[in-house]
Parts: sequence; C-alpha cells; structure tokens
Amino acid sequence: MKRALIRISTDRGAKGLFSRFKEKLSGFKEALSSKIAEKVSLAEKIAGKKDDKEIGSPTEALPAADKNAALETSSASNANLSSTTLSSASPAKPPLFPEKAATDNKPKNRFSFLEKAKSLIFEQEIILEEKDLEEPMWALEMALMESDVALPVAEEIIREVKSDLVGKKRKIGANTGAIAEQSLRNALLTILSRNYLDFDEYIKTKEKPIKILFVGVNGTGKTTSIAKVARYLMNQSYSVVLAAGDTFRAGAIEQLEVHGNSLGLKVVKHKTGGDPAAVIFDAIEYAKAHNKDVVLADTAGRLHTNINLMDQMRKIVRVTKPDLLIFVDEAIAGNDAVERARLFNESVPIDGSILTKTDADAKGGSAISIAYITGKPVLFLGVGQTYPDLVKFEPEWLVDRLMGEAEA
Ligand SMILES: Nc1nc2c(ncn2[C@@H]2O[C@H](COP(=O)(O)OP(=O)(O)OP(=O)(O)O)[C@@H](O)[C@H]2O)c(=O)[nH]1
Ligand SMILES: [Mg+2]
Repeated sequence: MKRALIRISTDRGAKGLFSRFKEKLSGFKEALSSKIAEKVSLAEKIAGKKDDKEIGSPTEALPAADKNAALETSSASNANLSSTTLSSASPAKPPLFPEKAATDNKPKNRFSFLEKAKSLIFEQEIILEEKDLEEPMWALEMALMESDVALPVAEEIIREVKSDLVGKKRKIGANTGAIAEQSLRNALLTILSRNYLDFDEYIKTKEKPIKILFVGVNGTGKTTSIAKVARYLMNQSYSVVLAAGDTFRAGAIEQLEVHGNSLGLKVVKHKTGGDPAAVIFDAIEYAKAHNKDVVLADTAGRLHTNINLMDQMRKIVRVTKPDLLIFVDEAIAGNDAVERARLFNESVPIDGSILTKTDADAKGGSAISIAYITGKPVLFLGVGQTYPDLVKFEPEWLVDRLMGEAEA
C-alpha cells in the first residue's frame, strides 16, 4: 500500500544519497550475474551437443568431458550387455584403454551427471544451488559491512536473500542483475517493514494532547526535527505547543523560540538551568488548558555515558509520561548511531527513532539497521536543513533509494 509522502527537494545534497551503498552492491550483482552466466553457458554447451544423441540417452545433457566418458562406458558395456542405452551406437568398438574403461564403468558417473543436470537449465530456467551463491553472498556480506549495516542485520539480510535464491527456478532473462536486485529488495523490505508504525494513524487515533519527547546525543538534530515535525503536524491541521526542555545548553531556549516564531507556535519555557521536567510538565498543562493536540518537547543533548544527564532524562520521563519517546540521531553516524540507540533504549525504552542528515549519508547502514536493533520503528528521516526536509518513514521509499530506483 502506497502512502502519501512529503516530497523532498532535489537540490540539496541528494546526489550522495546512499551512493556508496549502491556502488558496493554492484559487486554482489556482478558476482551473481557471472555465476548465472557460467551456468547458462555450460547449459548451452550441453544443449549444443544434444542433437548428437537420442532422447533418453543418459549422455544427452552431459558436458563434453562427461559425455565422452559415458559414451566410452556405454560402448564398453555393449560388449557385455544385451541391452544398450545408446540405440544409435555403431557396433561396439573395443575401448582404447580397456582397464580404465572398466574402472570408469561405475554408476557414480551417471549419478554425478544427474546431479549436475539438476542444477542446469530446463526450459529456459535456472536453478541456483547453495554452492553457487558462495561468492555472491560473500560479496553481499562485504557490501553490507562496508555500508555500516549492523552485523546481525547483515546476517538476516543474507539469510533472506539466500532462502529466496536457493532452489527456486529462475527464468533466464536478458538482465540477470535483476534477479539479484529483486531478491535483495525483498529482503530489505521484509526487514524494514518489521517494526513499522504509521505515525499519521497514531496521531489521528491517540488521545490528545499527545506528548512527544525528543532525546539523543548532542548536535544530532533534535531541535530542528521538532520544528520539522511541528510543521508536518500543522500541515495536517493539528495544533502544536513546543516545550523548551533543553535548559542546559546556552542558547538552546532561544533556538527553539526562533522556530516557534517562524512557525507561529507557543513555546513554553523557563530559565536556563531550570528543571526540564517542570518545563515540559507546564507545556502539557498549557496544552490541556488550551485544547492543543500535540506537545513537542526538546531536551538537552546527552551521551548515554553521562550518568547525571541520563538520570535527568529518566526523571523527565517519570514526571511527564510521554506518549512517544523519540530517539534522534544522524544517519551519517552509521553504526555509532545504531549503538547509541540501543544504549538509550536499554536505559529508558524508546518508542521510535528519527534519523537526520540522511541527505548526507552515502552508506545507508544506520537507516537499515536501527529499527531492527532497537526493535522500535523509524518514524521520520531528516533529509535537509529546512522545514519541509522531513520524510515520513516508509520501507518502500527507503528501499527505492537504497537500490537506486528513485532519486531523493
Ligand atoms: N543536512 C542536514 N542537516 C540537519 C538535518 N537535521 C538537522 N540538521 C542540522 O544539524 C545541526 C544541529 O541541529 P540541532 O537541531 O541544533 O541539533 P540538536 O540535536 O538539537 O543539538 P543540541 O541541542 O546541541 O544537542 C543544525 O545545523 C541543523 O541544521 C538534516 O536532516 N539534514
Ligand atoms: Mg537542540
């Protein structure tokens, strides 16, 4: 099901969007294509020899070397057996090396041929076996690791791709790369859809005022994301109040006020150094008194290792009981962002994430990994520095860009 998306401007840093991820994937696509090409050419070789022998002959689909061996074997057998598998065979000639022929005349020749034939082409189709995928899977694993996809997520993607490719019949088409792409696309969609939450539906159905708290490390884009989400909600006719809960960093209250003024929103604030829990509590009371729909609360940036600030965060959560605790981090931080999300989530369970600066992210690993690792949905992606540069997270949108099928 396609949902409406906010359009992103195309003029801002979008060129680099996941460019490295796409580049790295080409190794996987090439490895799979060349493996398929190898199988196809082997099959064609066999098909070329097919006319030589009658249907029903066990030699009809053998590679040249096996075929000769089998013919030799059959000829040798003709001398001893009344029935023959090669009805068109000319009167039996003595084998050139009778001893060798006798040794080779074992059922294993035919069985190994049958095994091989199984993996070859029937009616323009190819069946890939697990061993065919060793090289392509290695290339895929490397691509995912180099794109900062977290290890358990990379392993899951590889499992998905493998189970999709192994054993199933694939039509041989002109574009073998499409097989690789489709399979990876499905795997990514499966993984990214796992923790999906429809933010719009949540806001629509949740009792008002809805309290949303934004947390994360310094400078990742919390305050900017609050302003973007405020505008996003206002566009859907919701009323919004901002809470200046970052009482720690100099200038943080003023920064939120600038956004409040631009958007025409009430900003509830105390003085710098005040108690953030009290500010946010006041903003909630204000929203209740004025029938506002949503409170968006800013907080100071903090590292999970800062015990005092993490205690403060727990206190804010205890006092204000947010409906959504949103972890904000920047996509460009890659594995670090994913690890920080995991640690925040362990300290105070989050409800979802926003990944900012996706517009500058060439790798894509954090966007692929963060929901899987935290078990909580990605709600939005930040794709630039202005208010409209916010995309509601949709697995299809992200996969289209990761796979290079759409430009941001
Ligand atoms: N390119 C880009 N820049 C962004 C995005 N989101 C935020 N920024 C920029 O990141 C910088 C920091 O943003 P803030 O919103 O102040 O970050 P913060 O997390 O509130 O920072 P602290 O309050 O200091 O912890 C600003 O220059 C923003 O313009 C984004 O999606 N893309
Ligand atoms: Mg801030």
